[in-house]
Amino acid sequence: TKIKRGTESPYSVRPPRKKSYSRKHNNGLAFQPGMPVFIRDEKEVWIEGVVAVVTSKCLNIRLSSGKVRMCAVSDVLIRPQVDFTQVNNLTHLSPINAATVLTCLHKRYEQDILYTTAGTTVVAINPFKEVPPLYSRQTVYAYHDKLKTDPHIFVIAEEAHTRLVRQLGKVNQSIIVSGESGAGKTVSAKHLVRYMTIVSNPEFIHTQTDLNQSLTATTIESRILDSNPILEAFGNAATHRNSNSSRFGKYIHLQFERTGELQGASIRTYLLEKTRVVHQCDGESNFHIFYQMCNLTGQSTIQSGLQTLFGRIEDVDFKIVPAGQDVEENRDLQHTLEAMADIGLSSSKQRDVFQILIAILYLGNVEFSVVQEDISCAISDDVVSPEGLLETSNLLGVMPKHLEEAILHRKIEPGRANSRRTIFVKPVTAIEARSRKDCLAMLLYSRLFHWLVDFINIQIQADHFDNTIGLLDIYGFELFEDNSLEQLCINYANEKLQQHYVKHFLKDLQKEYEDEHISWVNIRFTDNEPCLAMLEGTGSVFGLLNEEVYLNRKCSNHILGERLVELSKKCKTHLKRPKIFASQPSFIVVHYAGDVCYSVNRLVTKNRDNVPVELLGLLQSSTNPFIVELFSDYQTEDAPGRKKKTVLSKFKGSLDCLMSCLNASDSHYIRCIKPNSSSEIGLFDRQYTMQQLQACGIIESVEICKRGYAARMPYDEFLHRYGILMNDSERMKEFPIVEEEVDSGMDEEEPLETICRLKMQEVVKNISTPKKKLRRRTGLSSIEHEMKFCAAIM
Ligand code: AOV
Ligand code: MG
Repeated sequence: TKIKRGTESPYSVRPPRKKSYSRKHNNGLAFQPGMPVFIRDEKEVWIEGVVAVVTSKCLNIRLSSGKVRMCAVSDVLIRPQVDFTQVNNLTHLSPINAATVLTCLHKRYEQDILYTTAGTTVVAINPFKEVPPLYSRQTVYAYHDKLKTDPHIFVIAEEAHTRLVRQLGKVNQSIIVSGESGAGKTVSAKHLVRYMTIVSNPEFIHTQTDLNQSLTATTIESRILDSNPILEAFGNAATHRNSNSSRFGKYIHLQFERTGELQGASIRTYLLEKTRVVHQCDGESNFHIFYQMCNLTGQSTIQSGLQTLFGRIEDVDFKIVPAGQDVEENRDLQHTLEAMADIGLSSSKQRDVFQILIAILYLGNVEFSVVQEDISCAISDDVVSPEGLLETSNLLGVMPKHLEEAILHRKIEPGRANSRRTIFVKPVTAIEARSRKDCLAMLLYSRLFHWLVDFINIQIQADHFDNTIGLLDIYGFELFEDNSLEQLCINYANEKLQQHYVKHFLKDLQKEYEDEHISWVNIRFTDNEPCLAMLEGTGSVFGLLNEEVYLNRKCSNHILGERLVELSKKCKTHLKRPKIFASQPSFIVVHYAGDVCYSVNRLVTKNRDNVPVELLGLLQSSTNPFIVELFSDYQTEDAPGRKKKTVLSKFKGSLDCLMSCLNASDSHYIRCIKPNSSSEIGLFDRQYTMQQLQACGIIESVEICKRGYAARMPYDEFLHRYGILMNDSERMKEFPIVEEEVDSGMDEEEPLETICRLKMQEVVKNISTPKKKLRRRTGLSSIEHEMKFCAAIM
């Protein structure tokens, strides 16, 4: 093994143990006047003060405003006298508690230091503004060459890339970017992909590039980067929490050769929020692409075929694109079109795509009027654009009367009485017709989205690759006024990721210490496993929801509501009934990140996600070849003899698959934090931030990392590197097993390393790896200060 300088992760060296204030110290009334402290505060969570007077019962604390506040001892914590802005790793804090962690992040944020390491995780706080040169190419080089090691998402990227190239650990790597909506996951993921494309560029790897000169991006790199604007245009929308919110989950697998060269990528998406196409909450928007199309003014460079197509929507108001709800910066159609062209989407295919989008726009304008109350309806012409039906059918390549019939009538097949197959046609009510129309729009949009993802994958996938780095950017935890199946799925996905985190960084770590007989006091943390069991296990919420779909009974909402109440009696801690009486049945799930009240209304319908056969038949009979291509292998879930797969069961299946993928790789976490709910620049809402820190278990994981051993190196690797620092007796005590000689394998060019090598060989003579390749850390503690020294000289 060749040992090169700076091979370990810059954040893997354990900090020296500082004198820490023990809990006893704090509770034992060891406060002295003049002592700096934090006091609990309703608004600011913890605020700074200085002890003024100590009495037997309480403390008088002078705040920075000059005011004096009387506090109970339990509401006071000792405040360490450190420059918090200089604390790069939260494990260096002493003591580690909510007050020190929060204050540290806050003070750093005020200095535009967005990243702080928390053990092995990077905490990233969204600045809501550009902080140059945080992501410049020079910064990428600096992190790649380990010239810069202060906390950054690039440290994680570099660590993952290094482990992949050096074939360390499980070799395949994954980076999980988590955080609530608007916390900065997508932006971080984009920078991570860019980092990987730069450091794995063949020109960069194989030639001595001038760092000031830009690299020639390979086709595959540009295509991977181009996939982003396309997916964002089709899959992102402005919500109350984020003006560019991802309405689908995304896992991108970057595919590498053993040399570290990027060969390609593949993208897996999760549950596009397709209901947004037809319905948006007040003040929210449809997907960006619709606004890009409807705000075309001044964009003259668009190719003529598309110009004609877009001419069809000029000066028309579309109901599904509420005016004034879009966001200026997400309107750039030109950018989307360029990305489409670069990725290899031909002009005619682009026209096909936009033709469907325009059909969806017109379909949204179709309205219905009641003909016979609760029995039948007709397409009304008393609307904003009466040409809705005509335009839609035209664009979809079907006859207007067929489209009308497919929406307004349902076929009923009562069985084979008298061995004859009789099919009845039953009119639908206006409410049903509206939902059939919406279903058609959602079906078209989601098929189009998935077709685009498949197309992108064909264009970027490598023929051959050795290993992968996976990057997960999945929608953040959501809590709205009205939460439905979409939020249940999103929050369930976040719950799953939290479970992964808890398992890897909290549970497994503590178990490892126990297994290796390292003296250890377990740190309590919140385990979300019971909540997940209540959601997805046997007799769970998902079970009940799916059962209602299979049973297909009337009044399912009320029955489901009652069954959930029954379940809540069994799982009191994680499933609750709303305290305030709600007109519609609803239930509260106590998620790790907060309580969410879901309304039962439409849960079953959404979970069933039924596509009427008439609509599918209509699309399959289209004269538009692209539509036929989209739906040729699409099977309606209604087909006889097939067991329905519900939305929840499909989603659970895809998440299980994701989890096995994550478990089979070394995972790295980036925890994005949103410093305020209104996306304001420079505002650090301490309470809002604290909730997120608490919810994701950051403080516990920092404490575990601090108490445990952050440097984790296999025994033989450790010996190679640090054997030189041990004297004979120490060595014999720590590593008594003698088996084979170890070659130090140091670089010989540099004199310092030559000396090290000679000394090392002398010291490690007769020392080798133990029989079990156990990571022994018992030895590390006694010579940890020397390790630091050694790391410094190497
Ligand atoms: P999200 O992905 O976590 O939310 P985004 O990555 O879309 O959140 O970030 C939201 C907004 O915050 C972006 O549009 C930027 O304006 C800003 N922002 C985020 N990170 C940075 C950064 N590093 N530097 C500057 N601005 C930033 V969601 O997708 O809603 O869960 O579903
Ligand atoms: Mg996002």
